[in-house]
Amino acid sequence: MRYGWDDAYEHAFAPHHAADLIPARIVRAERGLCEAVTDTGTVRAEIPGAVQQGDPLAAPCTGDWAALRPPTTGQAALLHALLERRTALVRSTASRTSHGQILAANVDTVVVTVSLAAPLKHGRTERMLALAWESGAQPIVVLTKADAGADVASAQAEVSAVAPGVDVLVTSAVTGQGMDILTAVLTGTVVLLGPSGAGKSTLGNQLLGGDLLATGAVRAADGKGRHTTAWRELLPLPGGGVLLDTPGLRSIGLHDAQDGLEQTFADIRRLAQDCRFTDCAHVGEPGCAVLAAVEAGTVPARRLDSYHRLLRENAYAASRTDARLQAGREAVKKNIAQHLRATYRFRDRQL
Ligand SMILES: Nc1nc2c(ncn2[C@@H]2O[C@H](COP(=O)(O)OP(=O)(O)OP(=O)(O)O)[C@@H](O)[C@H]2O)c(=O)[nH]1
Ligand SMILES: [Mg+2]
Ligand SMILES: [Zn+2]
Repeated sequence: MRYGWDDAYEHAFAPHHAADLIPARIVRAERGLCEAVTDTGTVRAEIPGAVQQGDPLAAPCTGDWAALRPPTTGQAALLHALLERRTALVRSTASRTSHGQILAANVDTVVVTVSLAAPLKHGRTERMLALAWESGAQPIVVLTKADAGADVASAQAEVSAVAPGVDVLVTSAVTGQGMDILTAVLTGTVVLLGPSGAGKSTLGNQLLGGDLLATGAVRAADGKGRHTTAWRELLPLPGGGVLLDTPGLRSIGLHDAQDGLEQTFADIRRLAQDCRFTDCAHVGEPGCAVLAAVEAGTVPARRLDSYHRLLRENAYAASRTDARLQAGREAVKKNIAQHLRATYRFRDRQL
């Protein structure tokens, strides 16, 4: 089995093998159906209600390993269970009933793509890195379109400063620059993340060694992409591993990404160890080492602002999630109370 199957998955799958179920990796899942790759090709499988219920984060998604009851004549394949996820990329949805939406499961490497042909937006890069770190996967930043005429060296230095602990590579699909290094550092399941038009699918095609993914020109007026990729695609890489191309994200809300933020802002966290107060919030306290670093110009004020903003956003999303879970629990209690009342009414009538 290709697509990233390994001994640990094989071990976890043993009870399912015993039950004559087959392993499959989910390419996409929605509305009770999923498309999944198996040893013998791609199949469509039904997702029974029981697997879908409850926590939206527990629903099957791209990258999940599933145990399927194989299709038989007249009967579609059926998703029986999911293997425990190793990692999960989760964002907050923009909807009113804010909850986490899982973008991909069992990802090993997150490639955050940043176009050198557009103005650099460090806040967006920090946001994507927080999401990537939080997932448990290793992030890499790839600066695409090195041929487009930007000052590559200074862009690389700038982006490296907002991505501590992360390799920042430079590529060009036109000249082929950087592709050998990128190929060498990618392992396991690789997801391409970034705004529309950043060159994710173009990069994907280079890694795949063929025009397997559709690409589209950016708008001449503002350099923005046209959301060419509409589906998530899961394709095996020639050197081993799997590539997951994603549609450019319009919004990337943080969801429960406290740890991811700490890793994204590791430089600020390190400085904070020297603040006078252990619970220093770095907003004006005396003896604040972080503010001193901003003062001295070693940390840009923009970066500290971004850290504060993302922490606030994350805390807000977390509070809304709590409220929603709380509301859910209240609804269950109400249901039980109604059920009990109905039962009593019924019993009273019987007496
Ligand atoms: N000059 C130059 N153009 C590139 C490079 N990589 C991609 N492009 C162009 O950028 C445009 C967008 O590329 P895509 O690969 O479709 O971008 P994407 O990130 O997949 O976009 P969505 O699918 O919309 O999210 C296309 O016109 C590509 O030809 C590059 O290295 N150099
Ligand atoms: Mg694309
Ligand atoms: Zn401080």
